[in-house]
Amino acid sequence: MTTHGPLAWTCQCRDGHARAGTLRTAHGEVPTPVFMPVGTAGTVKGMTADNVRATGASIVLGNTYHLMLRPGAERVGRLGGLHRMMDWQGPILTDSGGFQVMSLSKLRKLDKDGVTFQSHINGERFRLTPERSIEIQHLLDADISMCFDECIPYPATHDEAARAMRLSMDWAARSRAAFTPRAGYGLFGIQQGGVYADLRGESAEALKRIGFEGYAIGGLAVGEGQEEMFRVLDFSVGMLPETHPRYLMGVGTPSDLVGAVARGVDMFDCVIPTRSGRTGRAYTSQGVLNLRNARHAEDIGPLDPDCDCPACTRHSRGYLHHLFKAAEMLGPILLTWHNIRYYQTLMARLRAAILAGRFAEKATAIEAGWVRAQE
Ligand code: PRF
Ligand code: ZN
Repeated sequence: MTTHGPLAWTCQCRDGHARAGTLRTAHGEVPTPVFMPVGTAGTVKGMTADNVRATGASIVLGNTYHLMLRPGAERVGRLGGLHRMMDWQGPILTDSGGFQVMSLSKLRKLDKDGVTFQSHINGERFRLTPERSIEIQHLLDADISMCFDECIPYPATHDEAARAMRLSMDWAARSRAAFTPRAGYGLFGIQQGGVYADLRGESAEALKRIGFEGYAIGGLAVGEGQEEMFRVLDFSVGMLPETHPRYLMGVGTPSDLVGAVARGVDMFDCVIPTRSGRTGRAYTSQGVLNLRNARHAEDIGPLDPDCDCPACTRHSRGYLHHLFKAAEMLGPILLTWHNIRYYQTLMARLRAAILAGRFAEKATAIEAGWVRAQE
């Protein structure tokens, strides 16, 4: 595949608001809707790049915040960039750091120009501005860079949401100006505005005026709950250009993904499958299971009979239960693999359903399967 222009997304098919498309990047193609496993610190925890590829993942997420603290953006650059360092030759999207500074760092101080903060690792002082965030994302060699923004906690007043959104739109223009266009690389804007329709609209207009290769919806999944998130998506998604990919940041559960794809979202990332896999929680075609639960101790059956991953095809629930009880590292590895595979299978099913013009029917059938086993 050759990529001449900037990052491009083409839509193959629509079914209701749901879309099936293809994103073409410098490091390969991404079928959408897509779930991006989180590789925060230059690794999807517990998985080699070959393992990640074997789950069906086509693109992974990296983090400006973590990599600038350790090993440092310039060092990643000297080590050949993030693809080379991770041995991941597929596309990479990096978050800009704004969100992680606000949720992880110590003693942060925000001004109109950027944020000064202390590392959560050793207290060392750092500063991020839109210009520095984009420079770091260039050093990492991210196929998709994200604008530097401010994500406020929930709940927030209209005044507080307006202030943060307008600052984020100023930073979006500065991020765009700092970004060097290269074939197959792109920059995504991030809509903010909390749960307020007028602010979401003002934010979308500001982003469209600047112009991006894709548009993210930020500031959701911050404690408002699924019902409220869906209510905000109902008016927010349609404010973003139909011609470009739409990315819902930091979302979510399988049920969140189905509901957001139904509302026109194309891209997702979340720590849920990887983080919960490390603690013994498995997402399956029948719902969520906790492998630490004693009821699995002597179960010779597979974790998920509908899954083709190594945890499901080569091991029993009883063995997985034992690995977690014995704190063996293979337990988190196998469940991380399974959960990512489950998410990839889910997205592939949603995409096939859109292409077949049967999204609503298939989504209902998938969701009906989950009620069987909840714990
Ligand atoms: N902004 C950025 N990253 C994010 C978010 C955001 O609003 C969220 C919100 N769920 C997750 N990750 N830059
Ligand atoms: Zn599996």
